[in-house]
Formats: sequence, C-alpha cells, structure tokens
Amino acid sequence: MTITITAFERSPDGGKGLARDTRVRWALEEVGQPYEVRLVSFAQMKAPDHLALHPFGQIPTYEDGSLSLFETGSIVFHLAEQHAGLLPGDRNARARAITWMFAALNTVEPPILDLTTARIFEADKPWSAERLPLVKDRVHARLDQLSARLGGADWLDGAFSAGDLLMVSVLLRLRMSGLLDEYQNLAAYVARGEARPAYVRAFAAQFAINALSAR
Ligand code: GTB
Repeated sequence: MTITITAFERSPDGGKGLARDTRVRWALEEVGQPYEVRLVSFAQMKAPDHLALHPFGQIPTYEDGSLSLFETGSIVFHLAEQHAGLLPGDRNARARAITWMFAALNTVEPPILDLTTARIFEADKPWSAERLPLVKDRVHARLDQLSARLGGADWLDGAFSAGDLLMVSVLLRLRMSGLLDEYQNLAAYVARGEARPAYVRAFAAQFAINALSAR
C-alpha cells in the first residue's frame, strides 16, 4: 500500500515550501519511502471526508493502509520509528533527538508562528506597531538560546536527525522576516538542511505541484 499525504491544492505561498506538507515530504525522502499526494482545496479540508482524517480540517494528513495520522510531529516521528535514517540507534541519543523534535514544535515554533501572525494577519490593526517589537523580542530570545546551543556544530546533537529536520523546517519560516540572517550559525544550519538531497527532492515535488495548480 502506497503512503498518501494531503497537501494544499493551491498553497498560499505559491510553493515556497512553507506549508507543512514539505516537512513530511522531506522525512519521506530521507527514509526513502515513495508516496502519493492528494491535493485538497480549502473547502475540501473542512468537509466530512477530510475531517475524518484531520479533526482540525488541516493539511497534511498521512495514510498508510489502515493507519491515518495528522500532526506533522507525529507523522515524522512515526516515519523515524519505522525506518532507518532519522533517529540514532543508541537509546540515549535517540531520546535526545526526540527531545529536539519536541523543542522545535513546542518551544521554537510558537513564537515564530506568532511573528507570522503579527506581520501578516495583524498588520492592519491599530495596535500592531506596538505589539510587533514584543513578538520579535520573543523570537530573538529563542534564537539567541538556540544559536548558543548549536555553536559551530553541523547538527543539534551529533548526526542529522528528525530533530534537525523539524528544527530546520520551523526556522525556514523566518527567512522572509530577515531575523534568521542575524544568526550566522543558524542561517548556515538551515542552508545545510536545505542542501540535503532529500530536502531538495521534497521541495521540488511540492513546488512542481504548486506551479501546475497556478496555471
Ligand atoms: N500543528 C499542525 C501540524 O504540524 O501538522 C498544523 C497544521 C497546519 O497549520 N496546517 C495548515 C493548514 O492546513 C497548513 S501549514 N491550514 C488551513 C487551516 O487551518 O484552515 C500552515 C501554512 C500555510 C500557508 C503558509 N504559507 O503560504 O506561507 C505557511 C504555512
């Protein structure tokens, strides 16, 4: 049974890899699993068939035979557990890599999402100019800490892992804001992730679909 994921029929970013199916595609490419993509419109995401797969009416979802999953953290973790390549064999190193997965999604991603909300969705609010510096401060605080921990290393804890895959995916969203480039080691870390052949294949696949949908 081929794995099927869902993605936006028309991603609002036009295929710049910012929608969350990219991280799932990346994980699938890292572990060498073929997959199919079912494209869904915004209306289809909120319809009963999709809500049965994803209670919050979002993408991506993951189906493999009788198993269906939602939440990118869970999907990447499932793939990392099932296949070699995304988690170390050593028990403690594995637990630390999983810790970085949680850190990416629970500690680093929330202030970054908040910044996107503030810059894009709240830009027209009368209090926006006053709030934005506070939101940026919270992102800076996390990046200062992450940058200090990464130092001059290639990856967060030894070899590349699912923790790096999620952390790079989360940090990528900062590029437009210019904040990432304030941290030389983090910008290089993200570039290292993007240069991985598996990421290149994942990005190209989602970009091709978006280019087709834009026609
Ligand atoms: N916590 C969930 C996970 O990690 O799987 C979050 C899933 C999620 O937010 N999905 C978004 C979605 O389906 C798409 S990725 N949104 C529709 C909705 O909630 O109705 C978020 C996203 C969308 C678009 C851009 N972009 O164009 O730049 C970037 C990110």
